[in-house]
Amino acid sequence: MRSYVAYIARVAPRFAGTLMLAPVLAIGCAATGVRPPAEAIEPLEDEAQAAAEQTNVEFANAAAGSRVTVSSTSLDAEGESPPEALVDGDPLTRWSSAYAEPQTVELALDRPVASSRIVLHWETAAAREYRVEVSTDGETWATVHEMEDGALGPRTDEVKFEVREVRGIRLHLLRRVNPDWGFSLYQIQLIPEAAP
Ligand SMILES: [Ca+2]
Repeated sequence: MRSYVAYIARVAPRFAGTLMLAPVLAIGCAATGVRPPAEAIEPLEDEAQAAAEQTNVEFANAAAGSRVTVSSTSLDAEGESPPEALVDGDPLTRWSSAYAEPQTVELALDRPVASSRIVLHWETAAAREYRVEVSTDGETWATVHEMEDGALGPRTDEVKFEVREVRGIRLHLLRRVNPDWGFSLYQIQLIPEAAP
């Protein structure tokens, strides 16, 4: 009983202090205009909506589910890291090549997508040197990006090019950041031109 009283004696002043502080805080907020006026609420909601849409754009992948062909795959201990992980829309799953260079990755889209941007989401075992090609018909290929000294991953490489109807994406992986590893990517992302 004695200790309970002691506890109340110790806590009560703090609690009382909070109660006394609350009206002061409320008055302070009103005085400094922290609470937004009614007419300001709508623009704030628009802002939140725009931020949400931007997030969706960041994760939109027009290459999701496309057919993937790779020169090799190195499955991890759980039998994971298959080629499909490159276009599964999951930023945490990855593909890994055999521990050798060079390697190739090719995506074939079901239908052409107007785009001017590809984002490569590399795992730690990134490519130091690689080349990106795109195709509008799946037969002829144009080089749109060459990297000669990429850093250790994880890293994100953005590839920009003149807008075109992309039907295929091909990566020539030429040199690894570490010769003891393979090449590993979480995702190959094709940003549709319609995206703002
Ligand atoms: Ca993935």
